[in-house]
Amino acid sequence: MTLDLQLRMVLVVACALVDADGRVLLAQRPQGKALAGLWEFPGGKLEAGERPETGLIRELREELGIDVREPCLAPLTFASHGYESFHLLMPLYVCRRWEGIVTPNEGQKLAWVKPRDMRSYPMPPADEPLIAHLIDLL
Ligand code: 9L3
Ligand code: MG
Repeated sequence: MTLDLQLRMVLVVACALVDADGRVLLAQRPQGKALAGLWEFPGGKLEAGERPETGLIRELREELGIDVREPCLAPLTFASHGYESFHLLMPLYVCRRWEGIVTPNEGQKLAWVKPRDMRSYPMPPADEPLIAHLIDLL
């Protein structure tokens, strides 16, 4: 008999899109999804075999209708948070240049927020510690 004691590791990629005024895009998680109503840095799970940057570019196109080129994605830090049934590892990229207009393609609410004002937007516990890194950066 073998016991699987390993906690499932889930890899998610996320992005801080920064506008010309140093505001960062937050997206509200829709009703019906885990953590509904909380404000997150856009992104999502990688598909099998997908490179993180490729997956993030795909997620940003799907969720927000924008096109990001890989050299415009700069890794900043990562989130590491233990949920009850899995451990989330989430690299956070910063991006200041994209093509197209940011559009809520999944009906999600969007907000452009200065990092120091993010405390009034309830976030998933994984995202919250990332705010300090954005305050330092911007
Ligand atoms: N998650 C947390 N913060 C984020 C993102 C994009 C995702 N900025 C968490 C929520 C879910 C898991 O990662 O527990 C997978 O995300 P999704 O596929 O449900 O969006
Ligand atoms: Mg997503």
